[in-house]
Amino acid sequence: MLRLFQTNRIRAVQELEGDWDFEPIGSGDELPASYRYRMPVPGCWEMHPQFSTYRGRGVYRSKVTVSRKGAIRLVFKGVSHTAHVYWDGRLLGRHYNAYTPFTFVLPEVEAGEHEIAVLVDNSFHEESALHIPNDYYSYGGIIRPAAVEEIADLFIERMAFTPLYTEEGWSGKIDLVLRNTSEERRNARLHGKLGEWDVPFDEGVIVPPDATRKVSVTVPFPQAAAWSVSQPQLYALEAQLFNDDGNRVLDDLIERVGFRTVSTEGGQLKVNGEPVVLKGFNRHEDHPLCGAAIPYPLMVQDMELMLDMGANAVRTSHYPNDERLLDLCDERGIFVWEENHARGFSLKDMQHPLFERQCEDCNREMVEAHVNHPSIIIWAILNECASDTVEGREMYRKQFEQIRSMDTSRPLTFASHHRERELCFDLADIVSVNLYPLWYREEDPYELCLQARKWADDAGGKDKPMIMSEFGADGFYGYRDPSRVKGTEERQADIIKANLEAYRSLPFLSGMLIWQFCDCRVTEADGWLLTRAGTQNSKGIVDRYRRPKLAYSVVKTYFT
Ligand code: ADA
Repeated sequence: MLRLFQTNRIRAVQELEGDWDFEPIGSGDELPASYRYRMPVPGCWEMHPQFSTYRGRGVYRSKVTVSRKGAIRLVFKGVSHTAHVYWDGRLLGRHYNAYTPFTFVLPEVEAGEHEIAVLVDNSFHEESALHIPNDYYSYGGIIRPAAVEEIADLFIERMAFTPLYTEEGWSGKIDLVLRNTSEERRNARLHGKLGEWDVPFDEGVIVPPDATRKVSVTVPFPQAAAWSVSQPQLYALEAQLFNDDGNRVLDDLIERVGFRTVSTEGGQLKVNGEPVVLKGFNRHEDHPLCGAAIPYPLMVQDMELMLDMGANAVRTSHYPNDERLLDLCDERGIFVWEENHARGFSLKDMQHPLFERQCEDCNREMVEAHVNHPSIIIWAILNECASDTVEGREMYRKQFEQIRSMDTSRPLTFASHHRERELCFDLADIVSVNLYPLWYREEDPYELCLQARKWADDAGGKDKPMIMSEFGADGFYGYRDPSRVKGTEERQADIIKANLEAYRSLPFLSGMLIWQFCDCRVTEADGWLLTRAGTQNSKGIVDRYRRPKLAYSVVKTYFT
């Protein structure tokens, strides 16, 4: 299942879900002569008994039948973490980063059976600046859905919707990108609908050979109902591409959108002009039964657990999430803070020669792919990186600028743990702090939060909304003891309670996001990560199997 709604009625989309051949390989880009294993797609190879801790390279292979001669597009929603994609043995290209989607277009393919192979690499090699040993796990495999689309040689590459609210009511800006894969100039017509209402695109679009062309239109939708968490009203936005005469439909694309505004005036985070306080969780895409390749029913379970605890928000720590989770948030009414893929990089890590380019790619792919989700109300970058240095600041500045050049409708933030040394609060729209009072240090949550407000105010964050983006404590599932020592479920519950009690009485806070929703696997590596007992981060309010710890009912009391 690629999405929770139908994205095409005209374009033929064939999902590549199923068992693929698999063979681990060493160095070199030669495809294997034979394949000994079968692996599910989507899936992580760590679920296979022989690959439970495998860090390396392997090739996935499958057969695909194309129904007619013409252009196709291969779609990958996520391959962890580097993919080399081959079509009938020919390398099409490469993609880096587990958590963003990518495509390859083949302008002319014969009808019939073809071979698709994906060389997947999850090793921590020198060309990988973002996937490094970390406090989460970089799994191996084609972890999110993949598909083959049979497209016309002129097709709709993507469509972005930005809701706008003025005195006249709702309107929406629609930006469409058309792509001509042929050697000839193409003339076409566009028809659009948003819900019941027509979208009047200009009649007649000309797209030069082997080029893209952007089409934009702003349309009033005075009768549209707003999207909110209590009433998550969604609309289908459908574009159809016709030939020049308008008598033959070539292609289509359906996106699902909502009308809502987000602003940060007066030091408050506001949705549709109303102040909101985010109450929710940081969540890693991780599950003991499926790794990062979480199937839909388990996503729903996570969502239901969060809603049961009274949450209204989730932070996709620390990378862009599977689109189906975002679809669910749109549908169920959960605010999303989505962030790029970067956790805890020192200045030295950020000076890796590929760091900036890999972040830029991730930012672009994240915003282009997820811009239509009304649930996403915040974009964030670079969790706990070197924002306390002059060189680091420049990278934060550039990345914010990049995101603002693509989308100005959402506030931007980053989560900082630098306390009074932070240098980048002035660059963000929202000040967000990761502090672990009562866990890493014996500090009072209320006093520390007041102090953090002051640090932020003094460092360019004055009059900006503030979010406690992480706080929490380890609690080992089943370790209960009247001593309430660190690591017991009791102590975790006490710490969560003290934090929530403090934050709910601080009126300048626009959010509190618990670290974390569920326990997660972490990299087994040298150094401090080894001190994570059981090779997992155990600060989940539910354990890896989603069994509630004692803190669950505490959260529920405070969030509901
Ligand atoms: C940090 C970090 C998280 C996690 C957490 C912890 O704030 O952002 O990824 O590592 O600390 O558990 O200590």
